[in-house]
Amino acid sequence: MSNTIQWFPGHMHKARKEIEEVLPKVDVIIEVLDARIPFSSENPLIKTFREKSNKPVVKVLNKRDLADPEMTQLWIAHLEKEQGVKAIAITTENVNEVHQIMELCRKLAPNREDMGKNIRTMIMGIPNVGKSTIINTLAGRSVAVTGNQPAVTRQQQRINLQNGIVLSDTPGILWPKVENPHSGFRLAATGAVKDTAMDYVDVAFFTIEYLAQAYPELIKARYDLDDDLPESDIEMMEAIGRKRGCLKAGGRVDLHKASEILINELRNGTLGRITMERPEMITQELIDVAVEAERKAEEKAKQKEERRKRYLRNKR
Ligand SMILES: Nc1nc2c(ncn2[C@@H]2O[C@H](COP(=O)(O)OP(=O)(O)O)[C@@H](O)[C@H]2O)c(=O)[nH]1
Ligand SMILES: [Mg+2]
Repeated sequence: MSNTIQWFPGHMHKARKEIEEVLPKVDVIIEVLDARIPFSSENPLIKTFREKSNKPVVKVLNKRDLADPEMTQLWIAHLEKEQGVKAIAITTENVNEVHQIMELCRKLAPNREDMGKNIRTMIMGIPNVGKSTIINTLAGRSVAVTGNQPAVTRQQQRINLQNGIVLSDTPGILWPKVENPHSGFRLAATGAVKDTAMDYVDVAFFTIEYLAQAYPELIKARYDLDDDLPESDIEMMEAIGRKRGCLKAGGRVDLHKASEILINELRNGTLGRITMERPEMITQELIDVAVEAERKAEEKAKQKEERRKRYLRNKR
């Protein structure tokens, strides 16, 4: 089983170089996130750009229509603890909300307007968070291609919004985090990353375990399950499969079909408004990732030392 997502260091390197070139001419960074996974839908490079250049950032939690409103509020408060960060939750279904992004940009770069100059913004984010939809909404016309497309290289776009704001699209593709396996599952579950090496059944098991703990009522209601949810992920998926008639010859539950149903209903919002991660979960996960990285580094150092000893022994 693999729980890694596709990642292309070459593309990332190219994107980094291109962005670093244009960053000095940017006043405000607009970082678009998926409101259902505000941590996992981050691109780790954006933080470095921000810190190195000391630019203010508007964090846009898009697709709030699919996320748990209470959790979205928690996330906004959490994200705004950081200096120079303003956060806003929007859905591109609401044009007014999209335009509020620009009001925040104005607040973050007041000196530009005082000088009678345009505020130069750059929109960044991993694929599928809604960047193109936001650009088109702000431009009032279709200037960016939307939808689920693979990583194609595009022309860099720069649009003068005629209201004192200039908007640039990120050059290149910014991939999500890869070190945290939980993030990989959440990106797959929400459909943020579709072509993963992950198996539907693995993603569904991860998802049902989280949902049973965080949103048990939604699961019970949707799949007409008893008040006492089964203990294990596999039993829960079997119960869902039986309710939905996902049976194989001989009456066994077709786990693959049941998994597809769960994931599709999560992705399109049929299950309800769900957020797949909470601020307090992330601290522990970051520690786990750091511990794992340290363990790997130690192992590598040990192997290196052993190779060296072997080499010296053989030489004698
Ligand atoms: N439910 C929901 N879907 C959205 C929203 N914004 C964008 N989408 C959808 O998300 C998908 C990716 O959008 P796109 O703008 O192409 O993302 P990009 O890859 O970041 O440019 C498309 O299918 C959009 O219709 C939103 O606020 N809510
Ligand atoms: Mg796009």
